[in-house]
Amino acid sequence: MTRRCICPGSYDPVTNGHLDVILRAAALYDEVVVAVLHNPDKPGRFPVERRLELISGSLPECLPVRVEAFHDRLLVDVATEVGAGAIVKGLRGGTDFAYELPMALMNRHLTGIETVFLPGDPALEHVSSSLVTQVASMGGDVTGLVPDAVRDALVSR
Ligand code: COD
Repeated sequence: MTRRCICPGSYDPVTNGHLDVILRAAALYDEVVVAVLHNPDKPGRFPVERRLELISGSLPECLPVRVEAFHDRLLVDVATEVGAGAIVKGLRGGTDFAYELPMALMNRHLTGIETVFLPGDPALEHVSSSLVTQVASMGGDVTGLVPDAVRDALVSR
């Protein structure tokens, strides 16, 4: 049986922190579905289609990874639809854990799906979509924190 997981996020835009988690998930599972979802607590920056392009363009083609957007859906329903047996998320520290734990418990309550947490790479612990966007918007260099295509897209905004 294919062991498939889902890596959900806003990916607005994708960072090297996200990619690290996706690549490590791909080493643990047969297939990874990268699901771009709307987070109602966050402002939308890049259109969803652009987010998908930037993620797909930043991943090696040979990987068993599928990148898709889902609108106005519960994550657990998306996970069921794509046949994912686990949700994989990256943790940058205690703040991420405090935010993620209730969602993991709620998702398990809803359908029984487990969330697997991967510790973020300490070298990328300070990297978030919102911070890199802010730094780039004020002329700072985000090279090495995001794929080059994302850096160029942030600079040209
Ligand atoms: N290192 C390691 N992990 C990282 C890093 C980094 N540098 N940066 C981000 N991550 C991880 C985050 O911790 C998170 O796990 C994941 O990557 C995605 O991050 P973001 O910021 O792109 O996405 P979020 O946190 O805005 O996404 C939240 C969801 C869209 C997944 C969430 O809101 C959701 O599940 N929505 C669907 C609706 C739903 O089901 N709601 C009920 C949930 S109980």
